[in-house]
Amino acid sequence: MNRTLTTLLTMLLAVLNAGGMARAAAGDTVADRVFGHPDFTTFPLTNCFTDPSPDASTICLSGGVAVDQAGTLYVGDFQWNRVLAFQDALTTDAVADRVFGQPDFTSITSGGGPGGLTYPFGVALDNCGNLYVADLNAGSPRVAIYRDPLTTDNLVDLEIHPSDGLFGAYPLDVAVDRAGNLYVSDLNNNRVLEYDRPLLTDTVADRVFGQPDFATTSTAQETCMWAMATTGS
Ligand SMILES: [Ca+2]
Ligand SMILES: [Ca+2]
Ligand SMILES: [Ca+2]
Repeated sequence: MNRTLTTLLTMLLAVLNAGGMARAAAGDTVADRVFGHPDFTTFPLTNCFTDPSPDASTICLSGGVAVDQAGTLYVGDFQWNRVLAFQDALTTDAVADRVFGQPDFTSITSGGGPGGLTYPFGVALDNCGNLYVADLNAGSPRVAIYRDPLTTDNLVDLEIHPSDGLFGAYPLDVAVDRAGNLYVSDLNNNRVLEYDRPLLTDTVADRVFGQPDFATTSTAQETCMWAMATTGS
């Protein structure tokens, strides 16, 4: 190796080290922490569907994830009808600190109302830390909203029903923008609904994406979607 090339390599390594880029843990694509299992190689010996053993460290069919500005990780625990919150997720442990949809970490019964959830998938947070959960809740699909979820109770404070008067809803996912507007993916009705600041105004949708109006669900698209789901073509 000639002197010029050696010098260049030495300088490059110095720059990388100065920026911390040479450390293996920074900027790579290798997971650094795991939630829902004790480590990266251990998996439960039992089936969480047929032989559930829920606690604050396990998840059965992980759904959506969201992280608040303080570093609390929220996970939709789909099969066990709950949402788990891991406070200070990166600096403490992988044990959930709060549960929504269940009275404690060992209960998994499906339900509705202020204290229940049924197959929650998507989760989102607004800038104030309020929690939004896409809750399939078979009898009454909804977005369940928890105000200030880490410092008050774990009960729903506001409900939004994305398919009032339409084909059965399947609110799969949610997102909230910086202004507090809520977006709900309504799978069965082939659309996304926007609710302008629902915590400050009302629970009536203000815009629809994917359909020309609120009354149309596009039967042709539903037929096509279900054909793909059932036949793979
Ligand atoms: Ca914890
Ligand atoms: Ca509440
Ligand atoms: Ca509205």
